[in-house]
Amino acid sequence: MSVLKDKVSQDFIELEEKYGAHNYHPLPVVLARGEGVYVWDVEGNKYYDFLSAYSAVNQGHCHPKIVDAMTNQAKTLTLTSRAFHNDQLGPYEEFATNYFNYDKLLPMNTGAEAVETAVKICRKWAYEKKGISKNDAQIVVCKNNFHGRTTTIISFSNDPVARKNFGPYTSGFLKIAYDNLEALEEVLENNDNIAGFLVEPIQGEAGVYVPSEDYLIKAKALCKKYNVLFIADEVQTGIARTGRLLATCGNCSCPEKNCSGTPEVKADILILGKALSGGAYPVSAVLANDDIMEVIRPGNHGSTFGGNPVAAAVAIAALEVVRDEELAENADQLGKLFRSELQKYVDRSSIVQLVRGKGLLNAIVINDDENSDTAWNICMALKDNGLLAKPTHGNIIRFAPPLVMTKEELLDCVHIIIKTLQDFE
Ligand code: IF1
Repeated sequence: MSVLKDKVSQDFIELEEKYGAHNYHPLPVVLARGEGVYVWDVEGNKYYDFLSAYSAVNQGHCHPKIVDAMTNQAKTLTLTSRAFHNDQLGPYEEFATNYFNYDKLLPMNTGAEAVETAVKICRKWAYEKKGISKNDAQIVVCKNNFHGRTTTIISFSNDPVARKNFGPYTSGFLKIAYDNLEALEEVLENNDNIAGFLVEPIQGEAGVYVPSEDYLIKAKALCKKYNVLFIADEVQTGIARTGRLLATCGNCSCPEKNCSGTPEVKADILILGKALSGGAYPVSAVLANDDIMEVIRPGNHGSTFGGNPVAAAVAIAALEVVRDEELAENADQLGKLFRSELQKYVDRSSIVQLVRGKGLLNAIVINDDENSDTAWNICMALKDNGLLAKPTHGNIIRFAPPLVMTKEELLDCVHIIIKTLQDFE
């Protein structure tokens, strides 16, 4: 056995290649350490992290407050299962429901589990509250959605790579165009069996597609009109990423950045994951008010690790950091700066078509086709210049740094990005 410290990046890549399932195609960089907005590879090269583990590390890598909460709790009590109570879960549920302004929270671990949980709650509500007949409930979803990778969730995906040869698929989902209120109203009007509308406030995997200003507010109003649950998947957009605590309230009239949504946009079922732990630990949750959450009774749903003491302690710390360090405000301001600086470049660029996004969830679209490798090649060059980002399609690059970034660091990153793009003109 070779000694770990003698290994170089290529050795670690080869180990994954040989012993790991090939379910990813990562950028060839092997990270060994992280702090704030920076990560270091095993050779000691330093990079700006412009992915933030797909928006899980909003609070920055190894935030001392979150790490302290995690390690202190890990030394005290890690897991009880839900067969017994633990002294962290109740206080966390009280804290998080006050924070997001809901009556109840159901704790899970990963984003996909939380989406599955929302689907189950929605269906049970449909049969027991709305009065839909047995097994007839339908949930409306959007084209080009990304909600996770379980068999039920991929059943309503339209990405052939995520779906092909994983059938038979779960039924009970109707797909409509995203950002299209007419399509939503049409499906609601013509079907009495609709239980819910599951939507991403910004479509991340689709290429950071930001819907029209009034889309979410009007979608919520339509759901209300037809007695259908408005279910927001804020796994990626939630917790300050888009310049508001939640992206669902990004278009509402209230100026408050830390508000979890006035009634006009507030989701009936809110799905959170990723940054709920600051990337320290898998923590996800579903929040809803009592009239909905009360359909879940003992034995209906659960998880060995969901609501464990470490997760509870970590989530409280992660949410406190977001509020104490005003990360929504910072994401809003730095996001505006990022887009305006890049827009100046786009105006004179022949390869970058546009920059779009909200807060610090942004993307550039390259003037090339979806199946090209241009975005990948640019990401390789960005890596060589000290910044890590990942393509979402052959011609789209997502830019999502930790929200603890300073203005100086952001401008430094803009400089790296522009300098790199210039070599591709
Ligand atoms: C991967 C994308 C991001 C999500 C939304 C639920 C989940 C996700 C809106 C599931 C997860 C991830 C997972 C990651 C790639 C990634 C992603 F590119 F696919 F779209 F973030 F942008 N809802 N998104 O975005 O959460 O079960 O993973 O905890 O490698 O699959 P999970």
